[in-house]
Amino acid sequence: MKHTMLTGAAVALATTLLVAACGPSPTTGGSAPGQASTGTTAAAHAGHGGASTAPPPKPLRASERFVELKPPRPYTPAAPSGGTDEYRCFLLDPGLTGPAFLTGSRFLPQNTAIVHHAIIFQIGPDKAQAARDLDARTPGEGWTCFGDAGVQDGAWVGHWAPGADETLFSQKVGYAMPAGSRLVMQVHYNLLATGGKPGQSDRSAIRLRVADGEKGYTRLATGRLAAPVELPCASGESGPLCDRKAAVGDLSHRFGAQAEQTVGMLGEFCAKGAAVPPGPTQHCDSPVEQPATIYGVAGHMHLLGRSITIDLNPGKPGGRTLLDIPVYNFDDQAIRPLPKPLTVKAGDTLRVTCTHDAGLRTMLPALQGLPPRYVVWGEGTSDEMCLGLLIWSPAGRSQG
Ligand SMILES: [Cu+2]
Repeated sequence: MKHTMLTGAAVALATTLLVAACGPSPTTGGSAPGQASTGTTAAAHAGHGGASTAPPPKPLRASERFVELKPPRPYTPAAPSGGTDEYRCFLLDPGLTGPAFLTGSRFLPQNTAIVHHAIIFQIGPDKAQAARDLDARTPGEGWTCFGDAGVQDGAWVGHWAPGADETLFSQKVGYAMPAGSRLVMQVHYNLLATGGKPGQSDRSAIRLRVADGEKGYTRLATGRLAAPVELPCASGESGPLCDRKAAVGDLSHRFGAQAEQTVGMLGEFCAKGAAVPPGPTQHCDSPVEQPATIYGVAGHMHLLGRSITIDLNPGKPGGRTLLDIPVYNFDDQAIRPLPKPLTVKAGDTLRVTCTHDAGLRTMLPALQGLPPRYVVWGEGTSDEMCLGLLIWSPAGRSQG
């Protein structure tokens, strides 16, 4: 089920159709965020590459300890199929001999010129052997993993994108980590700077904040709200990939048939079977299936993103906006804790809305060398996403 929608297991509410977002398995959802600032965008969307020094960690709180993990050796990414992106998964062992909660995490990118974003998945002890086998039979550090963690049932427990520091909630909440849990660190490498050719290596790390024990914390999950992207070429642009069919074929060539299925499923789910009208602004409504408490939200798009919102019960009495980023800045993404945790109930509607701008393509150094294209949902830096993230605690998993 690689791509697909919901699944209840870990996520609960899920439904959120969420597709293989920036990478994860459907089972849990989550992804990255965006932010607003003023001013323009060419600068704001310059992509990555700036030197990034992680700020010093916030102090440990009662019962917490830090665990820092990194792959044993550096990895030199190589983009398959003529593309410029690789998603690589690294298996990490936090060495848990008893149950614990993950109350915070900070991905520590080493080579920011090629690291685009990262997602951290937790896998249970029963899946650890399968992950070790996959790692062992794949040459080089880790394994290539477009679409999800590449192993079953990975639960999304953290992510990093430019501008995102560690987010700590003031409530006692955390992701449950049974003894023997492993982590899969999925790193999206973007090789646009080298035209897709391998060259630079990376050995990024992650610093976990762990509280041992199985009680005292409310259990978190990460939910994802995805909307389609159907962004035609800008006026004045032309070329073979401005044709939607050709563009989707190209996506499928770079990332496999699953990528094309994801585009189809998003359209079907969000437009209720009708065709999604092409245009810069798209949205998707997802029904809440069971009560949950939302602690934080975030939004994620790529370099053509202009604005993103997450609304609860839009247009209805009591409806409210949970995330409002009127000027999206790719380099300033972070999870935003809600001022107060918000309870949602079955039957509520969550809507994510995104506006993209194909006109940014000619303004951004990272995209200038690429042919114009009709942009759909995809995992490459030159593809787009429209993804809302919910850090929440579905009812029934609440008390640890
Ligand atoms: Cu993405």
